[in-house]
Amino acid sequence: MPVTKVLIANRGEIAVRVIRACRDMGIATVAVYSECDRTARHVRMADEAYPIGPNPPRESYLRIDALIAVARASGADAVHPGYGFLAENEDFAAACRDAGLTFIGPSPEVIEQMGSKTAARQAAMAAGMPVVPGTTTPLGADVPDAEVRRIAESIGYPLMLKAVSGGGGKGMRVVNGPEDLSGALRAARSEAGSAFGDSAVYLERRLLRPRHIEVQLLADHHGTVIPFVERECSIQRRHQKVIEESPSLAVSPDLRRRLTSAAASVAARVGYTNAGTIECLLDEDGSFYFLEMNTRLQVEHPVTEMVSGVDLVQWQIRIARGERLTIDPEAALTPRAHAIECRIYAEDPDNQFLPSPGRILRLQAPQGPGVRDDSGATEGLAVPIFYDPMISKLIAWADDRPQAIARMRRALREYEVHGIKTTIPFFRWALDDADFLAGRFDTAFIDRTLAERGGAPFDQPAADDETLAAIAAALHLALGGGTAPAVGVTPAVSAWRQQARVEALR
Ligand code: MV4
Repeated sequence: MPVTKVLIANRGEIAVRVIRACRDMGIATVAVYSECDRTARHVRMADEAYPIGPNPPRESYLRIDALIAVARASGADAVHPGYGFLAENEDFAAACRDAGLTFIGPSPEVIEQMGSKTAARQAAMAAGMPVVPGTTTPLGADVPDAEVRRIAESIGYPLMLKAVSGGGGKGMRVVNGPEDLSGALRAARSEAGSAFGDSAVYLERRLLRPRHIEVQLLADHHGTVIPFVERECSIQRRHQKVIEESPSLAVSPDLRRRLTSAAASVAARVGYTNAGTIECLLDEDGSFYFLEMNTRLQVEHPVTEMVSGVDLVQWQIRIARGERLTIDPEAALTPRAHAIECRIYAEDPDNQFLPSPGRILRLQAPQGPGVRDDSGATEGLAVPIFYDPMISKLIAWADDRPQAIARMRRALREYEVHGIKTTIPFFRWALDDADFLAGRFDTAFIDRTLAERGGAPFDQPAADDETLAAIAAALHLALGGGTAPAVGVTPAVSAWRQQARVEALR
């Protein structure tokens, strides 16, 4: 399985991340782009880049035919799907295989199996991993309400209704008692039908204050499965993870052994290969339950990289090439650091986290010891409205959690983004929260902490001198002014700064 030239079927920070791994390995890279991404960072970084269509994902990044055609035209011999888009689409993995391309991920068969959340639950049970009590076969539209009600009674309330073809909590409904069941069932089925083209749902007993813990693993084609130290992902908003960290404060060394070996058994049982993640719920009494398996590289993989010292993307490629895993299993389960990630979005935390697209006029990512910024954004480029508005993942690590938090706060202070609203001010504030510092968080952390602020606005940076100068210059020209004033370039701006300093000293 040769991997000498990789087509990256994705955009943004994850395309950049994969290009970096390829370059470290001496592997050539092929980027693809939609119209608005023509000058994006991943396009500039790759060895070659090809257009694949208009901005809507359906017309570009989701077009299997166009992606295979680019792979053929460019002479790529492998495809990395990143996350999102086609990463967990078994038809894409199969189309790559049929075209003689190495898909850098698991087999189409295992993607399909884990794509059915009830089949995944069955696999977990067969491997001896606990699942939340509930149903293990799909409740399709043909199953009458009365029968669902009978099943619900036998599991016991409160319950969750989840989409069989869903995942990540999309289309999930809480059912507190029999009186809620019919309405929730109708809503969940209809939402699942339109979002996933499959209206089937399943039932799980609802855990009241669970933590969301997940186990990253790598599996090669020779039967070796290596699980890593768990990640804590309980801080979410609308089922989007917001802050992730590793290790979890809620996981003891003994629990880590049991949790990771259960997760590895599930992967082994289904013949899993490449990078994958077993998501779990951890109950207040210390019991853990299989939730679902993600058959892709995840957004939060850098947290595990900084804790383990392992380059997960490089290993994805090595596994796809048929290499054997040579990672020491004991080392993979021994934290070498504590790491935290903040997902920075082009969203306005003062306006219900609504997207805040626009042009990034200034972008200065933090640096220094224990800080990593994975970003697909660049200064001067616009954040498109068509895709996920995440502009960066900021990762900080240190010997222990307090020092990792201190470094994250330092990095958040240094971070400069002008021209769009971001969630950076929210993080500056959340990382001061006493409950966060104490590790006391559950499903409700963000809503509770936002409520405690009582609507007080976050402090977004005002435009700086350079930005104001550039705007003034643009206006001057737009309004028919003659030659552009000498601003927007450093010398003129530093004169402004000098003036400000002189005034400040008076
Ligand atoms: C649950 C749950 C309670 N009981 N399942 C699944 C997908 C993920 N985004 C949230 N999911 C949940 N599944 C049962 N049976 C509660 C959640 C949940 C959650 C869990 C841990 C941490 C934060 C959460 C935020 C919302 C919902």
